[in-house]
Amino acid sequence: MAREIYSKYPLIKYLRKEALPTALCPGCGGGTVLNAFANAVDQLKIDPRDIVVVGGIGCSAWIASPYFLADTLHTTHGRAIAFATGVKVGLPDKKVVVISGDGDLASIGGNHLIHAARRNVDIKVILVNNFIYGMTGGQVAPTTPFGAKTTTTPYRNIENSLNISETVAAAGASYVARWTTAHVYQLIESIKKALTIKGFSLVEVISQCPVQFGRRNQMKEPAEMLRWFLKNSVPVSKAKNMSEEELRDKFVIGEFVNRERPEFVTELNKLVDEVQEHFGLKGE
Ligand SMILES: Cc1ncc(C[n+]2csc(CCOP(=O)(O)OP(=O)(O)O)c2C)c(N)n1
Ligand code: SF4
Repeated sequence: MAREIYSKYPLIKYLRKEALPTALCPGCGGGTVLNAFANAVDQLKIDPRDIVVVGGIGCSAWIASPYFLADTLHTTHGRAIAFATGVKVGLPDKKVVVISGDGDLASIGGNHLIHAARRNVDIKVILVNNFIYGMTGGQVAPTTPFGAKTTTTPYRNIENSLNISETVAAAGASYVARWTTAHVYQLIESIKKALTIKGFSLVEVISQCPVQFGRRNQMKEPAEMLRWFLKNSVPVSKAKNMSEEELRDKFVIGEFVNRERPEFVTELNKLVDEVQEHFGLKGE
């Protein structure tokens, strides 16, 4: 039986089977993100023992823990990037990956996100943006589109939403890309790049939460949300020539930046070496 499952679903070796079936609602985009991450690790032939996966709190944080079978850290809400930075400083040879939600990483954890990008810490962040706080019942998030309905904006959201990829690119990350769960192959390729590039890497994934977001916004079927993503996605190259008005309600997808910059952990270790050398402390 076990052999049959392994041959039918070879990527199951990356999952903690005792945690299955997942607690994600049927049709949740979190499953696609987990699948894309497992595919990227598999295609790059990375040994999961060389990866540490960190999540915060929220439905999307479950992708990191308990579902991915590696060393995982299930951390406090909003603090996944701070924990991941500590792991990377202590274990610089590991690939340190953060997988969590927009509320966790860009709302309560927003300062950590911006400053880890500014420092260009070599961690890889897969940010699942479903426009809402899914786990706690569908409250408004900083990513909720203008005009959308949530439990805390029952009439409509009157706040402008945060553009996470542009913010992180402006803050100084080495790599930033955005895709939706309807762009699975591109998403896998971007996760592979993020895992390979040295420096802070963000892959933002626009993802469907049919239960908390879709249901309140006339898209209760997951497929309707995927059609919404496809219909409104604009490649970043095309978006450059479009006005703000034309880009309203659109999802700009693709690579925002891919560049070399000084990386925090490398610079930190260089500095420690220099200081030890200066004070004659080498080898002590
Ligand atoms: C300090 C603290 N504040 C609030 C909460 C409640 N809380 C748990 S998950 C969450 C939001 C999760 O939203 P998001 O990261 O977008 O994840 P999703 O569930 O949508 O995937 C909140 C506010 C908490 N656990 N800890
Ligand atoms: S509430 Fe939304 S984000 Fe959470 S598991 Fe269900 S569909 Fe996914």
